[in-house]
Parts: sequence; C-alpha cells; structure tokens
Amino acid sequence: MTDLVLSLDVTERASALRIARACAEDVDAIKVGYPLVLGAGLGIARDLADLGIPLIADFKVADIPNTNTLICDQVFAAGFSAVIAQAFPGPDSVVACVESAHTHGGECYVVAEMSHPGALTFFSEGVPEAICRLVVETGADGIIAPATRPARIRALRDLIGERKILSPGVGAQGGDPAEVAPLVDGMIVGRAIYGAADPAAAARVYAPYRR
Ligand code: O7E
Repeated sequence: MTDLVLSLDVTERASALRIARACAEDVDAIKVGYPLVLGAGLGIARDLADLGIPLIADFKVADIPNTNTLICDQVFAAGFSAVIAQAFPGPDSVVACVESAHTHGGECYVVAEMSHPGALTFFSEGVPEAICRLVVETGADGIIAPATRPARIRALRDLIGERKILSPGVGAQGGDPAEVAPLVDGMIVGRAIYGAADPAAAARVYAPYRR
C-alpha cells in the first residue's frame, strides 16, 4: 500500500549504521536530517547509501534560489536520492531545488503541512492548498503532509494529481498506520522504530501496510 520511510534521527554514526543495517530489508527508504548529519557528519550519507537503500535528505531547504541550488547540489553529490524543501521562500526557491534534484536524477518534496499541533498557527487558512498549487507549478515530485490529520491528507491529495505524498507522524506522534497507509505513498516513522529495543522487529510491525 505504501513505502515505509525510516526517519533515522539518531546522532551517532555507529547507532545509525547498526539500525540501518538491521532494518535494511524492512524499510523502503531512510530519511536523514540535521540530527544525524550534525552528529555524524555528511559522510554518513555515503555509508548509508552503500547499503542500497534510497536516502531522503530532510534539510527543509528554505533559502534564496542560488543558495538552495548550492545546498541541493551538495545533497545529491553526497549520495541522497531526494531532498525536502520548504515552500515559503517562494516559487523561484522551490524551482532551484527541483532543478537540482532533476539534474541529478533525484526527487524534490515540498512541506505542505506539518504534523505537530503548533503547525496550525501558520499552516492554515489555505496555505497548504497554495503550497500544493506551487508544487504543481514548479514540477516538484510531491508533498509532505501530516499523518496526524488524515482528513488533511485527503484534501491535499485532490490538489496534487499524481504527485506523491510522504507523511510523517505515524507512531510517536499518534498517527494510525492503518488509516494513513492507504492515503499516502510513503509513511515516515522515526522513534517508533529507531527508539525500539529491536528496531527491525519494530519496522516489521508496518509490513502489512507496505506495497
Ligand atoms: O515522530 P517521529 O519520531 O516518528 O519522527 C518524525 C520525523 O518526521 C522527524 O524527523 C520529524 O522531524 C519529521 N517531520 C515531522 O515529524 N512532521 C512534519 O510535519 C515534517 C517532518 C519532516 O520530516 O518533514 C520533512 C519530511
């Protein structure tokens, strides 16, 4: 039904590699963000990519177009196959990420609405819908939408056509995989897997929802 994306938010290289190796058969991609890269260095991306699992760079890129290009080019040179960008800097900034991604044969996802309670302060009143329109206009590959609000995933799905939805918030944030899996292209799960005593067994809990 959906891909399982492991959000590998540990900060030590050895832990990251141990968990990734243990879960390699049971996840479809690994999302790496600031916690791991700041803790272990960007070289962790190459180590993880060598396991043969697609890597998503969660740097929520949000700068002027030139800087976005510089960031994304480094991301793809490091071994990632997708990058996540913020929409609020505007269409030219998103286009810079999309062009870098596509030049490198990768993908670019844009945050449409976040999963935590406070997200509704700014991701409200038509903003996620406007971001979805921007995603279509810029040729981005998909959006990030909240597993904590399945009704919002359904609403945003209608606006993005065939583009993909990756959805964080299953597990520790309370999102229900049975409800979310049929709605999205990838469920992003972090603490419920990497924080478990047996991460591989925790990842296999989601096996019934994987395509
Ligand atoms: O709650 P967890 O432990 O399952 O981790 C969820 C991960 O998804 C974590 O890295 C967090 O930073 C990220 N995330 C959200 O939880 N909510 C969002 O709205 C957006 C993200 C995110 O990763 O954005 C880009 C995909």
